[in-house]
Amino acid sequence: MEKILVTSALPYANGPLHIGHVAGAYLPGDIYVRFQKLIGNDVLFICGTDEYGAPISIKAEAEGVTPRQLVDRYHTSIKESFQGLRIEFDNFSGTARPRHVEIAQQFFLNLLEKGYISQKTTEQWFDPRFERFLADRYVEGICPYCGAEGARGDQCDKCGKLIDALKLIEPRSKISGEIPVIRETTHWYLELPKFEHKLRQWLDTKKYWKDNVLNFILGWLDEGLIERAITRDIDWGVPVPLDNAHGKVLYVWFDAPIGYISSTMEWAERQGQPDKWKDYWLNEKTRLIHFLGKDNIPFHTIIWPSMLMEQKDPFVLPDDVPANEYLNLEGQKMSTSRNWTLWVNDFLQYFDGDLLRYVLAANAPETKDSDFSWKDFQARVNNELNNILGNLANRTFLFARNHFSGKISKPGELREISRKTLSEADNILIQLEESYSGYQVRKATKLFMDLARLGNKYFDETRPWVTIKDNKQEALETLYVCTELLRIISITGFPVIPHSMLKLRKMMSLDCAFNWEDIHHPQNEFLLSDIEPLFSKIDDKAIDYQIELLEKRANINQVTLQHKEHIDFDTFSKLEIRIVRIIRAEKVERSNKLLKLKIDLGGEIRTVVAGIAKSYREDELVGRKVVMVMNLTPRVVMGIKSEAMILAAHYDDELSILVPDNDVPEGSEIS
Ligand code: B3M
Ligand code: ZN
Repeated sequence: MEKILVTSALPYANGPLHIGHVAGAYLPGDIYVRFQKLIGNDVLFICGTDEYGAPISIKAEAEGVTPRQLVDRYHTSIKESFQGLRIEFDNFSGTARPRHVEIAQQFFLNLLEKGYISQKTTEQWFDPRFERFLADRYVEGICPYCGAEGARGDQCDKCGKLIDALKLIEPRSKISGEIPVIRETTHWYLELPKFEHKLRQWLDTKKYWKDNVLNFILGWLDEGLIERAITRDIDWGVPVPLDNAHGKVLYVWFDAPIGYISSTMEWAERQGQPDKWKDYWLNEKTRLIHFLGKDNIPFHTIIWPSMLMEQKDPFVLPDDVPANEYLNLEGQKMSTSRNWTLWVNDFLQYFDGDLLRYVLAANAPETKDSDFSWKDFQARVNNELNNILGNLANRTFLFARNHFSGKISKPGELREISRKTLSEADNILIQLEESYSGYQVRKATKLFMDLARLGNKYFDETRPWVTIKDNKQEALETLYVCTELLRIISITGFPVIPHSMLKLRKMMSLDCAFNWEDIHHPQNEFLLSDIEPLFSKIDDKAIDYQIELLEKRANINQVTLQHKEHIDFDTFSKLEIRIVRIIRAEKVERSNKLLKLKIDLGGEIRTVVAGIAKSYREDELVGRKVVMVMNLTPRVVMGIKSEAMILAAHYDDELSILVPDNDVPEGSEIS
């Protein structure tokens, strides 16, 4: 029995889970784990949310909540997605838990003590308006390697390279939008060059890794390893455990992979055997396997193994890092900022999780980017799950119910065609095992569906609807062989579509606890019960609706602006715009839109009728300084003379009044 420790990349708790994440890191991991558990290995599947660092604090700032609130919200949302998809971790933790902080600090101290971390004063981008250093994602610009816009201060999404933020072209602060300046700050660096020799030696033993992963690493090594800052000037992270490091935290990519360990410790504690994590992590026989998307390769194959190598305890190093490429959506790159994505929780409101598992597995981005489209989703559900697998179960079970009261027993001697069919199934099984052990979920998915294809072909050729008339025994044999195939499928398809396969087993009155070895133990008799269709077809309407929804959501972010004709500066400067203070506000009778305001321009008082009652209450306005146009010809509205116009931004059906950034005196002119 092998010990296998499987992890999937820790999702950032800064947003919900989308299907790109699922296809890259979680579904392939879950399929692998289910298979390994079936063949009887001792497997632990570990994950949790990644809760520290700039990705979280930026999003929290944008939403006006605390990082803790943000993290709790998305931890729950992500967990729900996993449950709906039946991605079942043995432990799902989070990196902002006390145990994690403690062990991440210990990792840092051990490396420091051994001389692999050094302290340096260097230059860094600084936002002069907000008086803050701009760590990683807080600064964006053009990628110095591939020229892509919107590259972040830590990594370019386009080419995947890690970036020295100071090399960004045309940098901009994410918080103020301003051009940052360079200031000195002190940080701690992981001295990667010191690991190079050992790393190369270790990587030399990994010739069996996927090509896309090896190529990525070799590219990296050949460019030369450089030291990497592993601390940051932000306040949401694991505090650097040193007296002279006030206000500094560990870089999120330093602490995140340690989350695999802290989550395993949490698991061990839940088992009531707090030391049990060591059986996996401190055991050279353990196979440690990290599932992830390709952008996470360098961290898991260079930086993380380096960190593990030089701890005090003899940690196991990754045995394999089967990284996947990207999943596109309807032929376009997925983008959460453009809302071009499919959120798992949204999907689950309409369809069962197994359907997504099947389609993503059949189309997994294993060696190159692949695409999810709703039409393909529909086609695979209807033509494969429903018409092939569902059909085999349905036609076999209904026939057995109608002619044999649902009881199918093993015939004495099988005919040639039946033996041939079962031995063809044996051939497929050998390939299936190889595919599952080799992370080839695409192929495995096709293969267990081939078993159903084989069954349908055999059913057609042996024609039980004919033989039932004068050779009942032959008809029964057909049903027996088909049900045997369905029994085998219920085991071999389980890693990909677990829920449907349990449903299938129930119809055949088979145990819900089973293992891979059971494939080779044919049943003597099947008793069918509660037969119902395994899958149902998805109609065009349901798919068109999803496509519409997707486009509608994406469009919200891309309203086409209606522009007005140019005016010259002289025309513009004819406007008299000033800061005024609202000194009184009251409702205008018989109107639910209008407020009557008294405003002060610094001694001069005017009356204004403003259509803002739906967005502001009177008491929210009194005392505030706002922006008004003073020289529009006065108008009489509902019997009141209005002598100025308030400026406000319009969005959806709401209004937002403009206010000055500083407390400027009333009457100040705007130009
Ligand atoms: N949270 C990046 C990501 O979600 C990061 C993975 C950490 S794995 C230790 O893409
Ligand atoms: Zn780039």
